[in-house]
Amino acid sequence: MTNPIINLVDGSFIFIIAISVLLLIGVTLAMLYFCFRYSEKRNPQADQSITGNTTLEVIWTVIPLFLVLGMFFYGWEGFKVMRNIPENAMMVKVTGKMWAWSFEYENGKKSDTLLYLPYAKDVRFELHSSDVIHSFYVPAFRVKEDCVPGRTNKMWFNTSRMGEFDILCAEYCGMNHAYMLGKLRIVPEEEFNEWVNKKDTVQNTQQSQSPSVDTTKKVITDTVKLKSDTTFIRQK
Ligand SMILES: [Cu+2]
Repeated sequence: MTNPIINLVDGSFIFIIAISVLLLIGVTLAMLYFCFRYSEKRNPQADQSITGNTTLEVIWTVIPLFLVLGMFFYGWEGFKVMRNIPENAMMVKVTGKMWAWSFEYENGKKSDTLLYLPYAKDVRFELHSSDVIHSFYVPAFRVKEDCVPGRTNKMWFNTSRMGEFDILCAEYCGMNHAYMLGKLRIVPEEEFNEWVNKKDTVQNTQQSQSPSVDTTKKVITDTVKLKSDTTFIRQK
C-alpha cells in the first residue's frame, strides 16, 4: 500500500542526502586539486593576477539557489499532504502527560500506552497535553507533532502497514522523558472493531499488551512513583 506521507518525507530526505553527498565529493575533489596544483613548491611566487570573475560568481550563486529551491519544493509538497487531513478519517484523541500516552477513540473507549488502529485507514489525531509540552512521534509513519497544553494540534496518517511500531515523545518533558514510550499496533479492521467495541477499561488493555510493553509500562509507573527519589532510580 502506498502512503503519501512516507513517500514524500523519504523522497525529500533522499533528495537532500544526494545533494549533500555530491557537494561533499565536489568540494573534496576541488580542495585536493587546489592543494596539488597551487602548492608552494610549484608556485614559489604567489600569483596576484586574479581579482574577480563575474561568470564564476553568477554560477556559484545560481546553482545553489536552484538546489535550495528544490529542497523547499520537496519539503512544501510533504507539508501540504500532512496539513490536508482527509475528511472521512477516523479520529483518535491523544493525551500526553508526564510520562505516558493515553488514547481515546470515537466511541469513548480509552487505552493507555498501546494505540490500536485498523489497517489501511486514514486516521486523524487530536493532540493534547495535560501538563507540559510533549511531542507525539511515530517514526514508522514519518509523523511528529507537538502536544501543547491549552491547545489542540492535529496530524494524520494512513495505516498502510500492519504490525507493531514505536511511539516516542520527541520533546524533552522532564526526568522520565526517555521512558515515555508507547506502542502502535495495526491490526485487520475486524480485529480492531472487536477490540474497540469490547467494554473494558485501561486495566484490560494493559493485560493484553506484549511482555515488552508491560515492562516499559512498569518502568514508567515505578519511576513516576519514585520521581523524587533519584538515588533509587540511579540504582535501578
Ligand atoms: Cu517527553
